[in-house]
Formats: sequence, structure tokens, C-alpha cells
Amino acid sequence: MFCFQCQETAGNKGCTLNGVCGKTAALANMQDLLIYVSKGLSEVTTKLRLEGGNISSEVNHYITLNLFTTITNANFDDEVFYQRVKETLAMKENLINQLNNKENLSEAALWTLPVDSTKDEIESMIAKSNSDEVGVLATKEEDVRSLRELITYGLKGLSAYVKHANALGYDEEAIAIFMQETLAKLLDDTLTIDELIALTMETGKFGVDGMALLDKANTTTYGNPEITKVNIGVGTNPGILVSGHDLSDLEQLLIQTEGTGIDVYTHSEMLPAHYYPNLKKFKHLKGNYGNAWWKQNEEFEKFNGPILMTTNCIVPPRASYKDRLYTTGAAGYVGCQHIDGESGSKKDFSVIIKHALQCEAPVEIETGEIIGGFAHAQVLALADAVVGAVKSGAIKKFVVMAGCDGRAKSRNYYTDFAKALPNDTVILTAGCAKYKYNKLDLGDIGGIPRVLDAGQCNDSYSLALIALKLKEVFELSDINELPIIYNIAWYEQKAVIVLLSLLYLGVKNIHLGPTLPAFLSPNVANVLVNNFGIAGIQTVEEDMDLFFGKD
Ligand code: FSO
Ligand code: SF4
Repeated sequence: MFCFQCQETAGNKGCTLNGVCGKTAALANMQDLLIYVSKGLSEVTTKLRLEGGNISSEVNHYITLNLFTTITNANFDDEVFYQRVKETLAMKENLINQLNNKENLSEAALWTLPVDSTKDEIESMIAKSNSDEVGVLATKEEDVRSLRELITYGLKGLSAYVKHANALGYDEEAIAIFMQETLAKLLDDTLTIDELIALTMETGKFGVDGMALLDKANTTTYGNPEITKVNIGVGTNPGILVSGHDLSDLEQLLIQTEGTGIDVYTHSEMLPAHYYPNLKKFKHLKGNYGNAWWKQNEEFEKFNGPILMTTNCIVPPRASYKDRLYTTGAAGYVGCQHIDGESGSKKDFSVIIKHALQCEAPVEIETGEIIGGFAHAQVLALADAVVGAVKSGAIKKFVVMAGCDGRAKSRNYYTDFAKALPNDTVILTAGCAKYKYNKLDLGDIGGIPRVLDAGQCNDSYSLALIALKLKEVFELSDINELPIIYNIAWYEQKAVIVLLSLLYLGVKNIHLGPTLPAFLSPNVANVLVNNFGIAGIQTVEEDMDLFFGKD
């Protein structure tokens, strides 16, 4: 195996024996094989479209979900990958038969399984997944590999956002076509470095489109997020804890638990669900339990009731609660029950509900409230106050601290950084990075809280819209003239698409930590540094001096 797609990769170089995330080498290779066959299928869909053929939304959604399933911490179940590889190959066979011109297809598009038996099929998949042709190191040239992986991880992040939009009935074929064309291009050895850099930027453009689509899906379905205080304590009823990002799964669970005496709690990235009018209306949506994804071992143990993982960010569960852990959608873990159901279809959560009724109420691990709901519509409703505060000098700077949280001790930087910020600064956040400072009492500026939480990682889109609005109000010609500092924490591939989207929107001088991605080769990192001013982080003291000047 060789995997360096997330920030916690071993030695900030690459996981080679097994994953820091808990992924085995065999699983890592099988995930790479799924990407490989998805590229092969995408080559065929792309060629068929050029011949005027029609590709069904079923195929589009299937490829999207393949990418999502390989995101860090999403799915640890080998069987799921065997099945998806097999189905991907079957779809491809069917489409290849429709191609008029079958010349010059790549090995990824041509590879098939033996037809004899399931056992042979799995052995054949394993052999292929272990071969040199599959995986990151199949690309020998370092800069080409770096750009190919940067684009692949961007597409993986984008796939998650698209899948959530699809679940709510929103779709944009142009995004699926771009994703497939790009996957096909990643097999093309004739692409130059410059062409790959251009493709990276184009990925950022579609990142913006994907986040816009999800924003439309979420706000049309559930209303615009509004300022909301969220309880972080617990009640006395048994509870179900919902983690991940899929609002549609949460809504269905809320409907199915109504009147059962069960309270539903959000965890980690599901916290922003409380901000949506059509979700907060459920009285038994009781509060948010715990913190960011990486603390789940301890917190899930104490929760007492069943936990539903709707997307990525599963930490291999302890035996003490493994039987209470359920997965759905792209998430999966061997030995944990998976709730089936296609994207957006009606799912039956009765087994979880029955389980919850036999459980004790959660152990209270903290008390109080946190405040959020500052997505674009809410902030624009407060625009006069915000603009007034900037004009009067009450707010000197905004600091975008969106992104992810993670296990590394070095991430305490973000807590210390938030504490050290001058009192006339406001933090704009989205994603699970917020758990590093959203329970600090940082106060407010004339009633405007100093931490404005827009929502999930995809709601970084809201932060971009807010920046664009401020640019317009202050009549600036360049978004970079705004008094905004970008100090973003990353962990997995959704943060990659957020980064590429911000670059596409023209944002410069983004600081990225706690480490720069291992998949950036020195030359590719230089391109980002020279063209976009991308930089890492230093100590809090050094960064305070850098951003605010020495006293
Ligand atoms: Fe991931 Fe980051 Fe959204 Fe967190 S991008 S790690 S759980 O912010 O959330 O999916
Ligand atoms: Fe390592 Fe991250 Fe890959 Fe897991 S996802 S194997 S931790 S690089």
C-alpha cells in the first residue's frame, strides 16, 4: 500500500504498512483498485458521450459514490469494495459494448474479471490491487503524480458534496461529466504539467459549483440557517447520536423517532443541522454531543445509545460500543450493521430505534450552549451591523479558520491562535475545525459573536459568498484587498476541494496547517506558493506578528 491522501499520513510522507486511520494494506489497495476501475469506467462514459451516447444518472451517481467511499475514514469494509469493483466493471462492460470505436482504450478501461466463480473474482481483484499498475505509485514522475493525486483528492471531496445534493434530489449533470472526463484524463500519459495545473484549477471551479449545488439543496429543503443556540448537555431519555454530514439521513431519523420518547443528538459535523429551520423544528432534536470526529472513542462509549455514522470520519470502534455503531450511505465498518437504502431513498431505521429503547440515557460530558447558524443568508441579514462595525473600526479583521480538526497535538495551535487573536477580530468558520475554539468564551463585538460558524465543511462556500459580498459593499476590485486572513486547517479530501475552490475564486495567501499535504511535491508546492501565496503555519507568536505586526 501507499497512501498519503490525508493530513495524518505516516511521517507526513505516506502510510505504507497500514493506515494511521486504521485502514489495512489490503483495504488501501482495494480502495485504489476501485479508483482505478472508476477511471476505466469514466474513460468509457467520456468516449460514449463524444459519440453522442447517453449515460444514465445511475452510472453518474455510482461513480460519484465510488469516489466518496474511498475518502479517509469513510468505509473500512472490504466486502463493500469487492462489490463496488465488481459492479463498476459490469457497468463498464455494458457501456463498452455500446462504443463504436473501441480503439486505444487504456488498460484500466480494458481490465475485466474472470467469469468462473466469486472466489476467483476476489482473488483476481486482490492480485490486481497489489500490482504496480494500480495505486499512487503507478505514476512514476513525482510532479505528475502529485498533480494527479491533488486532482483525485479534489474529486473525492467534490463527490461527497454532490452525493449529499443528490440525496435531496438535486443534480447537475455538468459536474458528473467533468468528474468523469477528469478521471479519464488522469489515465492519459500525454497530459503535460501545465495541462494538469489547468485541470487542477478547473477542479476548483467545479468545487464551487458542487458546493453551490449542495447549498441550494440544503437551503431549499431545510430553509436558510439562522442564528441558533445549541444545547451541549443531555436529557433523561435514551438517545440516538447521528454523525457525519448527511442531513437527509438525519431528517428521516427524526421523522421515524417522533413520539417514541427517544432524543436525537448530533455529533461533530452534524452540529450545523440545528441551524436549519426545517430540522430544528423537531423538538426531540435535543442537542449536540461531544466534539470533533477524533474524540469519538471516549465519547461514543459514554453516549450509551446507538450511533449512526452517515458519512466519513469513523474511528475504528472500541469493543465496548461496536454493537451500537451503525453505518449508512458511503460509510461502512466490518461488524457494524449497515442500514441500506439508495441515495435519497427512504431508509428504515427501525432497528436503531428498537436498540435505542433498550439503552440508558447518555452520560452528560459537558453542559451549556454553543451558538451558530452564520451561513450566508444570516450574515447578509446582519450586513448593516457587520459593515458598520468594520467602518467604525470595531472589527479590524476577519480570520477564516475553516477546515478540519484531527488528533495531532500540533493542532492545539488553533486553540492558542484563537485565544491570542486581538479582541477586534472575528473568526469565520466551517467544518469540524471549529471544535478547537467554539467552546471558548471569546465574547462578541457589539452583539456580533467573535466566532461565526457557517456550518459544515461545504459551507465554506458561505464564507466565500460573504467575502464576495463584502468586496462589493466596500467597492474593492480584488477579494484580497479585504481585511481577511485565511488560516485553514485540513485533514481529508473534502478540505482539498474547499482549498481548490478558494484558489479558483482568487483567494491568495491562504495559510494551511498543521502541515502542508505530503502529496504536494516540492515543485507543485512551489507553484502554489508562487502563484497563490500558499504558506504553512509557524508558532502562534510568529503568526500573530506576521498577521498583526509586532507591538
Ligand atoms: Fe472532513 Fe474536515 Fe467535513 Fe470534518 S473536511 S474532517 S469531520 O471538517 O468535516 O468532512
Ligand atoms: Fe494513511 Fe490517511 Fe491514507 Fe489512512 S487515509 S492510510 S491515515 S494517508
